[in-house]
Amino acid sequence: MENILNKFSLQGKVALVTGGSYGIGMAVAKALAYAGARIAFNGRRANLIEEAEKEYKALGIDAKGYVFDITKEEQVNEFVPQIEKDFGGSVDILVNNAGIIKRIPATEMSVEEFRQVIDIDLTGAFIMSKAVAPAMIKKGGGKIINICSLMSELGRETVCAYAAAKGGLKMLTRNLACEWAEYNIQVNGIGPGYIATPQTAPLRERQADGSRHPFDQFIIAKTPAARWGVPEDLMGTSVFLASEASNFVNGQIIYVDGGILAYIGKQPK
Ligand code: NAP
Ligand code: GCO
Repeated sequence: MENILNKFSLQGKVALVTGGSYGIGMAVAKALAYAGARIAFNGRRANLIEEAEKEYKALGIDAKGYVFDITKEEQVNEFVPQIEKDFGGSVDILVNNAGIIKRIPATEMSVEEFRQVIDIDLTGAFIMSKAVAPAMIKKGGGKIINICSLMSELGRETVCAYAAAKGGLKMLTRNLACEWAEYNIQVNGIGPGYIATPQTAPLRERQADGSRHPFDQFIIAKTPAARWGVPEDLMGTSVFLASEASNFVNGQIIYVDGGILAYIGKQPK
């Protein structure tokens, strides 16, 4: 009898996870490694890359980190071939995870600040996808996973640039899926809900009196699962979208959000 779990194996695959030195990117990289992939990851800070390599190694994961900025096309076009040389083969799985957020009211956000978020969270994913796609086409296929967000669907105050970028990333996912499906490249997205990482730490800080941050309480109330997600909650979906188990899944965003998107809000008692 066939073992269905074989369809989730990533043995022999090379995965590149952007922003893999901590947070969601590190959890996704660990998941892909546990499924058999060899891991390349990047970030802009060399010290964090070095620390991350030690953390991966302590888990038995031989991940190699590279210091480059996904918004700098010349750096991307230097490092992707270097990764392919180091790993002895082209990138099979790209996870566009690297991203930032700026929480500033629209009337106070500068155009430069707006552009910086768009540049990293949206244009960076385009630059990375454009860099790996030719080799995927030549090889006969590949996987691209874009880390979108609840803000690909919903808005909230002070995150206009981020929501615009993540909404755009949803549509970039769908469009590249259409353009590259004939080459057996599946392009999909994961939409995490509110996940406890450094990016959301300011929203969870304990108040001076030891009480929970008001936003923390707000998210708990808006989440049917009544908890923040953790990066590990994204591991299974990552392996699914990176493996042959999803070979007929194209242009989909899978929301891993504890039910937030399905929820109208707690009804009055
Ligand atoms: P995080 O803790 O802030 O980590 C972001 C990662 O991206 C870091 O490794 C950072 O490393 C890297 N990075 C940022 N800009 C980069 C650039 N220009 N080039 C290369 N690397 C860059 O964020 P996170 O919470 O793990 O989130 C990861 C992704 O999930 C982001 O796209 C975020 O928008 C998305 N997301 C997060 C949540 C959440 O609740 N946490 C929910 C939905 C979606 P360096 O700064 O060293 O470069
Ligand atoms: C915020 C949060 C969110 C999460 C995530 C939700 O300020 O609202 O940072 O944007 O990061 O994107 O899915």
